[in-house]
Parts: sequence; structure tokens; C-alpha cells
Amino acid sequence: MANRTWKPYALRGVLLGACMAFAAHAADAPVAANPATVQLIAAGKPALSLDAKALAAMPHEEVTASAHDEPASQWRGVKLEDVLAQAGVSLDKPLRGRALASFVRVTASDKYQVVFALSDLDPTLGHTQVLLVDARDGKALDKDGPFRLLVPGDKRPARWVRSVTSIEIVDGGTTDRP
Ligand SMILES: Nc1nc2c(c(=O)[nH]1)N[C@H]1C(S)=C(S)[C@@H](COP(=O)(O)O)O[C@H]1N2
Ligand SMILES: [Mo]
Repeated sequence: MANRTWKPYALRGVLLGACMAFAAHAADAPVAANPATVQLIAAGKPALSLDAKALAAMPHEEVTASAHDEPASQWRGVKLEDVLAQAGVSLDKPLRGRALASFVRVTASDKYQVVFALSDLDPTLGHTQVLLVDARDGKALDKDGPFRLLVPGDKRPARWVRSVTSIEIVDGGTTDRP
């Protein structure tokens, strides 16, 4: 005990200093930016990464829509079915059999998730219009972007997923019926 040089208050000081340094560092740390790519994931196929440039090169549609009774915005985006086609999942022919049990799961940077039955996107079935939007009123989406879903027919915007990070096509079939 005789060679003990650290006093309890000294230790407290060091710990307090460390905490303050950590807090200062945390405050300075840049807020993580939303990733500028969407991961496209389909079972049995290699995952694809779609960036703003690749999306911008695809055909766009314009839709006027508003959420929460706000003034309407002009949205520009790519049809979700065109995005799925990039992943090798085509809705060009009517879905049959096991494909009717597939679903599309969209995940956001805040871990929010929404699913659509693949059949609801099939033009011969539900034909729900879903766009992957990259511009609103002529500008890139900032905090809600860079990519957001728009489902113009929905009565409230709960499926208008902000800051989409991945789109997965999931085989939801649980029986061995083909
Ligand atoms: N990533 C993400 N997207 C989201 C949500 C969310 O919590 N996270 N909430 C949804 C819900 S419930 C609504 S009503 C709308 C709200 O969109 P707004 O903030 O543009 O009005 O965003 C939808 N998209
Ligand atoms: Mo909501």
C-alpha cells in the first residue's frame, strides 16, 4: 500500500476526463449518411447494387401525389417492376404456381420494412403502382432519400418507405408444390 500513488479522486478525474473526451468525440462524429445504393436481392441470384446513376438511366414516370393532405408534390421514379426485372424477376408474363407465394420486402436505413405480394404488382392481378422515386418537385430527395417508395393509390403513405436500402424478392412458399 505504501507505493500507492493513485488517490480515488485522481481516478475519478481520469474517468471524468475520458467520458468528456468520448462525449466530445461523439458530438463531432459525422451523422452517417444514407447509403447511396439500393441492394437488390433475389434468391438464387447474385445480389445487385443499384446506385443513383443506374437508377437515373432507367425509364421514369411522373406522378402527382400528396400525403397527409399536404400540397401535392411532383414525384419522379422508376416502376418497381422494372427494378425487379433488373434482379431477373419478370412480371411480363402472368405469375403462376409458386411465384404467387413470393413477396417483395423493402427495407430502409432506419430498419423500417414493408412487404408487397409479388402478385399485387402483377399487371394481370393487383397491378399496384409502386415507384422507386429519386426526385420530388425537380430536386433530389435529401433526408428522405436518396430513394423513396411511392404508392400513389394508397390512402395513407405508410408504404412510402423513405431512404430505401434494400429490395428483396422472397420465395414465401412453404410447401413443396412447384
Ligand atoms: N424509412 C421509413 N419510411 C417511412 C416511415 C418510417 O418510419 N421509416 N414511416 C411511414 C409512415 S407510417 C408514414 S405516414 C410516412 C410519412 O411520410 P412523411 O414524413 O413524408 O409525411 O412515411 C412512411 N415511410
Ligand atoms: Mo404513418
